[in-house]
Amino acid sequence: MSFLNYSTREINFKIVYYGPGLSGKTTNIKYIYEKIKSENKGKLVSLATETERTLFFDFFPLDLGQIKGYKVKFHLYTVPGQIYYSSSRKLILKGVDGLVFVADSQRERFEANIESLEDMLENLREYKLNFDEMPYVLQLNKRDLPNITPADELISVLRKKNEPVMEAIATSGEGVIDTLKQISRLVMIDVKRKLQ
Ligand SMILES: Nc1nc2c(ncn2[C@@H]2O[C@H](COP(=O)(O)OP(=O)(O)OP(=O)(O)O)[C@@H](O)[C@H]2O)c(=O)[nH]1
Ligand SMILES: [Mg+2]
Repeated sequence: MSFLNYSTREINFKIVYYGPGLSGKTTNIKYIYEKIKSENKGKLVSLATETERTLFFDFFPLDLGQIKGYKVKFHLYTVPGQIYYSSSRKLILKGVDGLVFVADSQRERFEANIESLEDMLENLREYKLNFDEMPYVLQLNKRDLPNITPADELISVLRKKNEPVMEAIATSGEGVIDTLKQISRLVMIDVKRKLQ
């Protein structure tokens, strides 16, 4: 559950961008970071070893306002997608309030998407987080490339529970802010339900 800070009157949400290696998670986060006014964001911090490019930062979204007098603060994280960073991926999922799965639309990454999605679901199970209730958005990224799987084919395999599906080109920012808006919306609905 999201973290309420009584003294600063903030409510904190953790949003994690999940997906296979090189699907465009970091590109999403960096684009969002560039678009947010400096007074509304914290530092973009990279918890990186030489090859591990996990990123996170926090910010106050302008249009989400307040819930019951609490300022809403979002913390965006990406996981390292490469297979061998399994333990980091699991660690970053701890306490997650909302998930975006960034799929790579390229044909040669079809199986990698399925494996990464299974890995995500397994990690959620291990934390005893109920995926059915988790705010969740599926993003089909890299729609600009020539060798991609048609969207409806990807959806039929990757869509797990009627979640919003967003097509994106993270390198140009297409669909990136819309994806963030969708996950924000779902997280806010979820917290209002929990606070009732
Ligand atoms: N053509 C195209 N390239 C993209 C798109 N999104 C990301 N890329 C490129 O794909 C590569 C990988 O992007 P990253 O954002 O680093 O991928 P990642 O998911 O963070 O990868 P890991 O951290 O290794 O898991 C980079 O060269 C990006 O420029 C896209 O929509 N279209
Ligand atoms: Mg990355």
